[in-house]
Amino acid sequence: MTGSLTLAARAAYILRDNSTGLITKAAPTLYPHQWSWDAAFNAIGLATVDLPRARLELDSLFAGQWRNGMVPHIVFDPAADGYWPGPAEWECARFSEEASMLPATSGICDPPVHAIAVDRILAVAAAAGGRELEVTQGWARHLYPKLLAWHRFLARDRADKSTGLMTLFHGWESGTDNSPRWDVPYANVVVGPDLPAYVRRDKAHVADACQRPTDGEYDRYRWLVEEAKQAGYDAGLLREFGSFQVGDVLFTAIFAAANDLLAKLAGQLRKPDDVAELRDYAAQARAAVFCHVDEASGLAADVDLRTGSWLRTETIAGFAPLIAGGMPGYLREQLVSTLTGPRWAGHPGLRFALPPSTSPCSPVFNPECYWRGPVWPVFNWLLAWALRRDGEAGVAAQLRAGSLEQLSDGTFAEYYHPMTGAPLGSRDQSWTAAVALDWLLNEADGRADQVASGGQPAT
Ligand code: 9WN
Repeated sequence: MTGSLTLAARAAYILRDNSTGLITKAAPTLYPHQWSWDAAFNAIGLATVDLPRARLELDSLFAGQWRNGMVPHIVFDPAADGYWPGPAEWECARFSEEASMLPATSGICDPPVHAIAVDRILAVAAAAGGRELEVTQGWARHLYPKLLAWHRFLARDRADKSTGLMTLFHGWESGTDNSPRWDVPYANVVVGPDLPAYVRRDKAHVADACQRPTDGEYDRYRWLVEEAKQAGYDAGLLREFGSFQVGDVLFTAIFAAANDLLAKLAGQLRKPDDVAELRDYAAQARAAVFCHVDEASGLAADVDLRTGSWLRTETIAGFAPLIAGGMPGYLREQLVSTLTGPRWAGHPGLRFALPPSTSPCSPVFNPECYWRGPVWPVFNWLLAWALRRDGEAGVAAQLRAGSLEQLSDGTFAEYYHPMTGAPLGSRDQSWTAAVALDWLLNEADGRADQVASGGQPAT
């Protein structure tokens, strides 16, 4: 067990060690490039110790933004090797005129948590005050049009017309790759005979391959990359021909929350038309999430857009309404009691009272495999952040305390066994270190709360 200060120092060292100077690798060996939503969480953690480095993290990510506004899920570090599929498989600039030539990127996206990070960074800068605040405000003003283009891309290309949910064309876009929430739609992905031969690199970086997705799943992941290439990475064509099309309640909820914060920034920058536009995106996304709540369980359900059927597997994504915010108080209380109840964080077999990625009561729960059961600290940070935002400080504090106890083993693992607390997946995972830093340094002294407005960017 490690003391708070030592733990914070160790977390800061991990972020430093995983830094190339420009980007923070998502993990030292398993993920040697910059991932989009990881970068946002990493920037939140970096802000607690090094504001300039936090700003740079997002600048480097947005250097890979596509012409159509998409922020790709991976920005590749040209100096790194060892991750598959890499730029040679994605071939984005060859297949799409929208793609970034340099840096090379993947051709799909990640959940849009970036505006949350910018708000958090501004709040830390506001608490610091002086020159640091001035510089950060100027930085936010410059980043703002890129964030707006990103949100416009999602509203234009990804909002599904019938459900209002954000459409994903690859499970990787959800960030919860092999979650059982996608089992049904993936079962309908038929891998073609021309699937290029490949060798997986990921399994070599974990203690046991059972902690990673199966080879059958990887065939589908790779096949969907081929499909996206054939469609020129175009959402319109993928809607016609894509064999994986889902409406993701969690992605949509994150979009709602992020739009609120981007609208706040737009207001500070005195852009009233943008405020109205972004509030509209937020309202539509929130309504779409609330329309997909299963009455029996109270959890939100994704939709298989190819069949119209709801996907009701009990995964952590079901708590999307808590992240979207704006729930009537009594409904929020019900969902919070589900979260802390025996099917989730209150399950008697758990090592720590933290929600696993899939309910231990679900028949498909697998405590060792990736998004099929393990506890993900980064996800619990997001939940705690949302709960705190909505005045549920008690439950947020419980998630923080349980997570810090879990992280006190000092491994900063990617995910943890919910029943034993054993670290799983990568070690020294950047976003795990980042959220630990925020919990330890920001929330400990309430710095981020002092300036709820997130500071006033220079206009
Ligand atoms: C594929 C980097 C990423 C996270 C995802 C997580 C995992 C990649 C992989 O690692 O996905 O994008 O190769 O398994 O599922 O959420 O962003 O940490």
